[in-house]
Amino acid sequence: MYSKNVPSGFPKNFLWGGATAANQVEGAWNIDGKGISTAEVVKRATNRKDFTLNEVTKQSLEEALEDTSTTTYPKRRGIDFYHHYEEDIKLFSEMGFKAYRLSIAWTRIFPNGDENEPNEKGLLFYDRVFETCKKYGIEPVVTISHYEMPLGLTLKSNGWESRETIDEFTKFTKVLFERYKGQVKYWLTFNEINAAVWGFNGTGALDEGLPVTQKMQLRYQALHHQFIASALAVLQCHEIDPEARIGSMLARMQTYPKTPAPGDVRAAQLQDQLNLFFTDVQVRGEYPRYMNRYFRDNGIELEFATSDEETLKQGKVDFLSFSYYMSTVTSDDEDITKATGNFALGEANPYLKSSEWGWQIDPIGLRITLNELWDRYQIPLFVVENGLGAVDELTADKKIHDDYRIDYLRKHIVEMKESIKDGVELMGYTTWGPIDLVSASTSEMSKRYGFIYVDQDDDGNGSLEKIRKDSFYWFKDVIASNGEKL
Ligand code: BGP
Repeated sequence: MYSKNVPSGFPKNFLWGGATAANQVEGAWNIDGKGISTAEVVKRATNRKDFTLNEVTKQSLEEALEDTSTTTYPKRRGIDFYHHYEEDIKLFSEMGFKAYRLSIAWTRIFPNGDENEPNEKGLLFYDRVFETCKKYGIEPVVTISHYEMPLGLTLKSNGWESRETIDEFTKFTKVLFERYKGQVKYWLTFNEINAAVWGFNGTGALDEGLPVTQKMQLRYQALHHQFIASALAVLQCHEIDPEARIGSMLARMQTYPKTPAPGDVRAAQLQDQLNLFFTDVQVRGEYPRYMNRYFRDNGIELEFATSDEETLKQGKVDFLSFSYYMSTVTSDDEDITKATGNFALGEANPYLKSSEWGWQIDPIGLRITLNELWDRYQIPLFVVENGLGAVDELTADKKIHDDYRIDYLRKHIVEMKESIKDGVELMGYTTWGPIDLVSASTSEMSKRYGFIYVDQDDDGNGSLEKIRKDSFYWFKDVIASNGEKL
């Protein structure tokens, strides 16, 4: 449609805020009836650049079940949000948050995953969290499954490998939609649904020792079960609470060709398709054709139940949310394309700088991605994660001068604003880890994203005192000016 009106900036009701996940903040892993989750058997990395979140084997699992340490397994400890949520949400409100994205620990509600009745104490905890948000005029945005599930379901049926897990999940989501109807307006089904093809962290399924083809077969089948579970949750949500909106969530990785050589451009196109496959299914309601060839070439054969195609068609999401941290480069060189399916993929881009963890910083890539997603889907978009993991230094007078973080966020906000002018419909922006938390990939504490410093080290020592960083005051101004004062 032609119009002379080009938006001048962020819309009036833009959802500014921050995002966390239960397993990275809550702690309190074994109280009030909570069961153990798949995230709580993941060991802390010994090396900063090693990802441990998928490194769970039968043997490491047995060890974890014998060991009650929260130092070896930091996601059991988090930052004790379970006991500090009031103080933490109050700090968010001081920054003027309009939205707070958080996730629900499935194990608080169904400790083993297969009980008939939910655990009331778990439900009450989230009642209190949502009431606190309400008190401060903060809209909760709730991820139903963020990188965890009851370990009971792994032990019983290898997590999402089993189709039965769909039933356990829909039992869980029904409880959530009924209980929090009217309190939660925005839901997300699976955090970074593409994580399923990376292994245990996404699937809750052990697949050590399997040949690559069988491993990928298992993961894509597990993913298929998640697609169905997600579509069923969309249908349930619409039926139980017609006012609520429910979206998908993708780890978005914009891919660039290494050179203008057509072979490289094609390789980048394929990698981009393999990243957008997930949202193609969830937004358009069917598997895209390019995946038929991919599955055939990789020896993957999916099992579909008779109703699955219809379920996917009916259960299309209302909006698309995604995390954005970096972009990637690829070429048709065999070794590079082989790297597909991992966080640390592709080659270094000589035009970009990297974070201390090697994540390539690319604000313009966010504008490119927003335009691409909008052109492809034409449904509202929501950036639900973005931020800089960095080592912060506490000065003698207890200040943190994190101008590097401000610089990172500012540049990304500028590009979001440009994309709104380009015509993209953007609902909101929740930065990752507004308060320092346990890292997803390495379980470190020293990879900090927050506006709020938390006094806790990698071993879990510290008073948990909260200190406002320079970025705290900066983001407060950004929100107050609706993105004009950057
Ligand atoms: C995303 C996850 C988050 C998160 C963030 C930063 O992939 O959805 O849970 O933590 O990345 O990653 P990390 O904590 O490894 O720095």
